[in-house]
Amino acid sequence: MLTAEQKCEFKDNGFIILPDFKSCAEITALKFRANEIAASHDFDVSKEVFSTDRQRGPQADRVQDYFLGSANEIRCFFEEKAFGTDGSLVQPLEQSINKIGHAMHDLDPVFHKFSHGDKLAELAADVGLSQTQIWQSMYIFKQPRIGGEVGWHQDTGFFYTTPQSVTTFWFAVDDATLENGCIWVEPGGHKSSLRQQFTRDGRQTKLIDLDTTPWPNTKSAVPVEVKAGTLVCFNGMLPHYSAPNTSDHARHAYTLHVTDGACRYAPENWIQRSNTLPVCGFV
Ligand SMILES: O=C(O)CCC(=O)C(=O)O
Repeated sequence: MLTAEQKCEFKDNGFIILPDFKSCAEITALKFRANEIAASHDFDVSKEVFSTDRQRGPQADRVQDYFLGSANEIRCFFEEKAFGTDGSLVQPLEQSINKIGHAMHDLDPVFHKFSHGDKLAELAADVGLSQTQIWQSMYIFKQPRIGGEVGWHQDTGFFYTTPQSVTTFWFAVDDATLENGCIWVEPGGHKSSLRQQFTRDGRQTKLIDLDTTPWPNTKSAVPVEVKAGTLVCFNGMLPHYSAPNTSDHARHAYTLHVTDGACRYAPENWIQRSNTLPVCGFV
């Protein structure tokens, strides 16, 4: 699937951009299903905002359980700016959800179809994954006007393997632009050290600082402005970020975080699977 040149590009820069990886029909089907899930979310069951920070306040246990339970379920999380001072939504429900996570690729037929197949398996082999394991799916809405920033991070910190293997498959569902909060990456930044690790012990989660190397900024990084249907595939060590969406247009994206089963998956990673829902690969 990748040419020798593209394989070198992936190795040197830590990422590769593949326009038209998904067809318009595939993108439309995924978006339709994501909007259906968001629209059917029961506002009274959960008003959680997604955060990997330690939960605080009287609802902390419930909030943490909702987040941890999402590892092997399909759950909706709100944008931080979704709520007015009186606690009601400032935009319609479908335009208030920040993301859906984290097991749609296994549990929802439409997401399952989009997330599997020979084309993805071939690409994974080309970027060095010998036995793919898809641990997480996220549908990110980056809603118009209120779509929040995703701070600089490296995905290895969330899916730690020895040796490092996590690879991110980021699909543009809408055109991603500077105005609507496209992702930014630091070319070659995957050769830097791992700054942070997110760990879980029972119901406790922690974001541990490992290294003080500063995060890139928008001078050393480049924006990845791409058309809907494009796949951006990147090394889990690559620092990346996305700005808030201040435009009137949503920036939907779908991501898969995939490791190599030949590497040791850390028992302290927050997502674990059991025999009832074993981790699976692209085929
Ligand atoms: O799409 C975004 O805004 C960020 C996605 C991301 O950070 C990831 O999938 O690891």
